[in-house]
Amino acid sequence: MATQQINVQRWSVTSTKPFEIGAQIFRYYPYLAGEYIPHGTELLQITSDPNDAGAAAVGHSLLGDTKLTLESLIQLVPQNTETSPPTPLPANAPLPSPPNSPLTANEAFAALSELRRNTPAAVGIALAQQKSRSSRAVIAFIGDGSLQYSVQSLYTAAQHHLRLIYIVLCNDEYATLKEFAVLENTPNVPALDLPGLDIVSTAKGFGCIGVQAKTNEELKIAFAAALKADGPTVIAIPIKRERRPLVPS
Ligand SMILES: Cc1ncc(C[n+]2csc(CCOP(=O)(O)OP(=O)(O)O)c2C)c(N)n1
Ligand SMILES: [Mg+2]
Repeated sequence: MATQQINVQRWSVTSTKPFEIGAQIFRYYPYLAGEYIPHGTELLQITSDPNDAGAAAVGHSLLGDTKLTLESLIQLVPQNTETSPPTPLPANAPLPSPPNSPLTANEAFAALSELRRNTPAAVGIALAQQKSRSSRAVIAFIGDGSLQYSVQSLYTAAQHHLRLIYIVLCNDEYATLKEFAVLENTPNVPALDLPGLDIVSTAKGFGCIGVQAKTNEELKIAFAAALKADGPTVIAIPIKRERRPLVPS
């Protein structure tokens, strides 16, 4: 809101505020009627794009140079002395007895439930970990289709010998877009199948370790090895093709 002054200092010093950096707040799908953000949540968008600021459905927009703003804000963030790892997430899906293949996506997550999840921005996080001499590995979960959108990050990760483990769930399709087509009543959208992608070879081609894990046991072995590796590992998990509605009923 151009007419309202925003107290940036107030936003930065309260530690419970969620921060999302480097991505749009309002994404394009799926639209569902209802509140944009939970009641009581405050939202401040910092953007250099007047269109994004103007299109913000709720909250405040601070229009300006994002980098300069973040550099100012970072001065106000208290130094984090926390070094202990986060509490493991509880396993919320039953593990199959091996051999069971292909795993469902939930089974793959359950087999890895002691991990934290991350995104393709994992390379940046892993670089920061390396720079701060942290021994923590970074885990990035991504689909076989989405990996193609940021595949060059494998090269950067390999060149920097990052402690980064990519978990790639391979269903040979853009499942989300198929569900999107269902939601939008546009059946039979073409080109949403992705057969023939060899993720293990892709990983090796970019200089990473590449390994396939078909069962939860193979997954645990591959993961343990990845933790000890001197560089990034890509673990490709073939998973069942499942239809799960984008909007839970
Ligand atoms: C940059 C960008 N391009 C396109 C999309 C649209 N999109 C949403 S989900 C998706 C496919 C994801 O496929 P995959 O990673 O294989 O995951 P799956 O849905 O199969 O679990 C695409 C292309 C997007 N979200 N962002
Ligand atoms: Mg997929």
